[in-house]
Amino acid sequence: MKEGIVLLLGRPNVGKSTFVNNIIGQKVAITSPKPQTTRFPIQGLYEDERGKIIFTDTPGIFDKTKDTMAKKINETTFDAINKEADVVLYFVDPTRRRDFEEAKVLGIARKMKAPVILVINKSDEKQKYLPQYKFLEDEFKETIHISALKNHNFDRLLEMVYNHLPEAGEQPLLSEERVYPLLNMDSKAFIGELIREKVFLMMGEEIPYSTTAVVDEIKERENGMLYIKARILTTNERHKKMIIGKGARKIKELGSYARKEIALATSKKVYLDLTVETDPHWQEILYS
Ligand SMILES: Nc1nc2c(ncn2[C@@H]2O[C@H](COP(=O)(O)OP(=O)(O)OP(=O)(O)O)[C@@H](O)[C@H]2O)c(=O)[nH]1
Ligand SMILES: [Mg+2]
Repeated sequence: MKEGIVLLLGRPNVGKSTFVNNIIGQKVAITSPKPQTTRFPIQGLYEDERGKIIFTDTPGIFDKTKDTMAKKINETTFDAINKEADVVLYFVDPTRRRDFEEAKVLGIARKMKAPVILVINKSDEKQKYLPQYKFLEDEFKETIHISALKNHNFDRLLEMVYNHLPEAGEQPLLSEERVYPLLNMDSKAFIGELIREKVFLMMGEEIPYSTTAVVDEIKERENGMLYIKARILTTNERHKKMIIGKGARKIKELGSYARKEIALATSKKVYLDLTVETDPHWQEILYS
């Protein structure tokens, strides 16, 4: 049996979280078409007859580091990178041109001690900028083309990963048996993430970046229904109004979308009590 930690690296929006969810076969990380969706490292467990792999999804490394949250996100990513990894998957997305952020990620990938596999993602799409990424194939030992969205070439990638993983030693990778694949988040944090994802998917350009979601309470009622009290926090009043929408239509729609997904994830009926608050300091409190 083999065991090890596989770290995902890449600029925002390359498909890291999509890959982790689809390889594990269960959603552990939220995804969206907007960059900077992931805000902290997320560890998910993959298991098969060959062994156990902890996939560590990271927030995309990016260039802008002005605000507190952005800085902290880059820092937590570096922390995850500095922890021991047995294999690194360096994700690139040739549907978009190379840029400064890519250069930054490449600089980090070059410094990694663990073997780096170059993962060229989004093979299901037209890869207009593929020639810009060709030189990377000479820099890294192995290259693979996959589609994280369509689960394409996962078998081959797993083979490559297992080739680099050590045999399970005396020290188990996981201290206790776990049934749930999501290793480093409790249910409150995970449900908060599912709500935050809906903000990313439903709200316009800058709103998701001024916003987070917190779950205050989860209670199972006698009839088996989950009662969840949660708040969406945003740094400005204008965004709050937009999230609530005319006649509270937007927040109702958002809440219903989130509720359905929480119900699916928990296999329970869910009552979601969701409100929106302005909190100019949530970023400093959460990310300081
Ligand atoms: N066509 C296609 N789209 C993909 C693929 N993988 C991911 N995507 C899409 O790319 C977007 C970004 O995916 P994410 O998984 O959130 O990207 P990420 O690298 O985790 O991004 P950050 O968390 O912001 O760093 C989403 O809209 C995904 O559906 C793929 O293989 N093919
Ligand atoms: Mg992500």
